[in-house]
Amino acid sequence: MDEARVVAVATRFHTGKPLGASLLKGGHIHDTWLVRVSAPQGSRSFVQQRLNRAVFPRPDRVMENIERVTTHVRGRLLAAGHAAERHALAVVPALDGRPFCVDDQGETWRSYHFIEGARSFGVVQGPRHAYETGRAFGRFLALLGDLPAPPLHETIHAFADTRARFGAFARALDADRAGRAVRVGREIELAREREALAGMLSDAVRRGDVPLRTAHHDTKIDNVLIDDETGEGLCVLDLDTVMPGTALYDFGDMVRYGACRAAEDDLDLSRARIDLELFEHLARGWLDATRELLVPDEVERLVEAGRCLTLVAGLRFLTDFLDGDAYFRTTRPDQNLDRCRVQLALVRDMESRAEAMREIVRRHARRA
Ligand code: GN1
Ligand code: MG
Repeated sequence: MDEARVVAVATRFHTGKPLGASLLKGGHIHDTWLVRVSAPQGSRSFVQQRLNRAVFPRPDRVMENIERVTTHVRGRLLAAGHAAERHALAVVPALDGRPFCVDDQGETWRSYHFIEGARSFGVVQGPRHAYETGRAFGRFLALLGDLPAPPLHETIHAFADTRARFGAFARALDADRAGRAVRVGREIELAREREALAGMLSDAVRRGDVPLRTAHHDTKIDNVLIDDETGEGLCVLDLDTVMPGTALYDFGDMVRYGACRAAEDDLDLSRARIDLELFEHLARGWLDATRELLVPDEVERLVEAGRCLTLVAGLRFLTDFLDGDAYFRTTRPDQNLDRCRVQLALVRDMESRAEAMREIVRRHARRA
């Protein structure tokens, strides 16, 4: 995708003249650009994304959800006396009033206001960063606790069905489309031994053990913007999978990034371990924002949800590796396998530290 095309699309969102665009790296799904547009006082920046239609077949529904979510969060923040501009994403509508546009090649684009003076990180920077990440995701869940009906659209079918994720892995293994199964005997074995753990979250939902809420479903550490000056966790990003779900998903998916020093695709597996100090800060941050909301059945399952979602992430990367890297963006050979290995190493480490992790959660979940 060249800059000229991104700039051309920018004219569908802005009346000011687009001055240039640069690629923002990060996500595995969409293409994200930073676009500068001339404004009366100098220039302003906007985020502009091309949506991945293979992953999100109904961008209109994604954007309807996101408009409802961002409007609700902004309203709640303002009502509580907080400045909303830097604490909630704001959609820039296209000039025709819709929350996205379709270009002449049939691609779907959207734009957000860019939040200045903040950034996100792919690897946790330290205890404070872990705390702020936990608190930002917890606050997001709490703010959506009273989102008015109807429920949000399910933007990806069965996205949080962790048992189905195991099924998808088993099918990919059967098909062995890329002929790679011979290379991953050890990973297959580790995964197979943990089928019951994979099903834990969706089983809890099916049985009605935990309440249905509006969850984020992509609580990786780089989805929280951190203020450059204060270090505060400002704003939660990546709202495509905000939909009905459970608090367990958000907490569980957060642990593998926020309580570990390894990069997602780290080649040094000795780093793929839970750092209990980071875990404590992450959990305390999240619980500081959700403590009043959660029921005991949720609190009790948080640590297990961490293992489950880390395993499921490993299964998803392994599935994609077996499929020939069709889903997640990769920038080098075997990257999905490396991602898978980090997740599986983390699961095993969490298995050996489960009691210490539970004790931390119990301690911080107590109401003051
Ligand atoms: C994807 O879009 P991105 O890169 O933030 C994925 C998440 C995975 C994550 C793993 C829609 O998120 O579910 O946990 O990669 N998003 C989708 O890094 O599949
Ligand atoms: Mg992201």
